[in-house]
Amino acid sequence: MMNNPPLHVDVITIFPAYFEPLQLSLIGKALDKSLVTIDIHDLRDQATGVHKSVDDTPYGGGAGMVMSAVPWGAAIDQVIDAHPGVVHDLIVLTPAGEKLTQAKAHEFSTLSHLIFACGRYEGIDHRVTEFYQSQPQVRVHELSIGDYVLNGGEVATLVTLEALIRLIPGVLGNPESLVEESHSIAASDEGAPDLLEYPNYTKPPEWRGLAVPEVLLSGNHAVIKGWRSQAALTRSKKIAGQTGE
Ligand code: 6GU
Repeated sequence: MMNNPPLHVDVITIFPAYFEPLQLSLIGKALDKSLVTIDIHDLRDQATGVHKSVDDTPYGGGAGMVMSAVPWGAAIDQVIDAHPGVVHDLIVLTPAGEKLTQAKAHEFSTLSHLIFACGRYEGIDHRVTEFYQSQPQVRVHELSIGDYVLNGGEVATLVTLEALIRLIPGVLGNPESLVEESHSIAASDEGAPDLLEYPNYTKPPEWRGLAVPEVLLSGNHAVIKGWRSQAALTRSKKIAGQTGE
């Protein structure tokens, strides 16, 4: 099966080297097969001053630096203009954004053109978000990957890309694993997993005095299925207890 036409991804960052691992493993193979195309852009190429600076002090005062709208606007315009005639989904990575969920990863995996804006420091001048929200051919998503603080959007972009690219038809060697996931994830509206995966075991049957649960060696698929459902439920309840849900 083929995504037609394949998803194109542009990433804008001051640290292009963060994205070298995209050549590895399943995503590397998906790139080789042109199931997705990814271009990485150095924001600093758009900086004009002698120091090629892309940040400045915040209006109103306070700690840290803010990324300037000027190079960001130039970089985003460039990737939009390079892909005419499609809707552009601009994903601005920020701890203040909406949380990434499996449902969002699914949605992103079906789109035509994703642009990831990786902010650093205290973030990007807010007018960048405002401006592109006003553009009819652009949808803006402010996205966070969880309740903790990273130094910038690069790692959050890698996480988001891995979550969405593996959902593109043809990327996974064994699409069965997606079917199993969708059962265990049994999407709530938010796409948050409400049932976690059951624990898995492989050979040897005994390791450091620990045996594999007997039932998994029984060959009785109905009983195994029942055991796995129960184990998934127990795990999910335990985790829910930890997070106070
Ligand atoms: Cl998208 N950016 C940063 N800087 N920190 C984060 C994040 C994003 N998501 C969670 N923490």
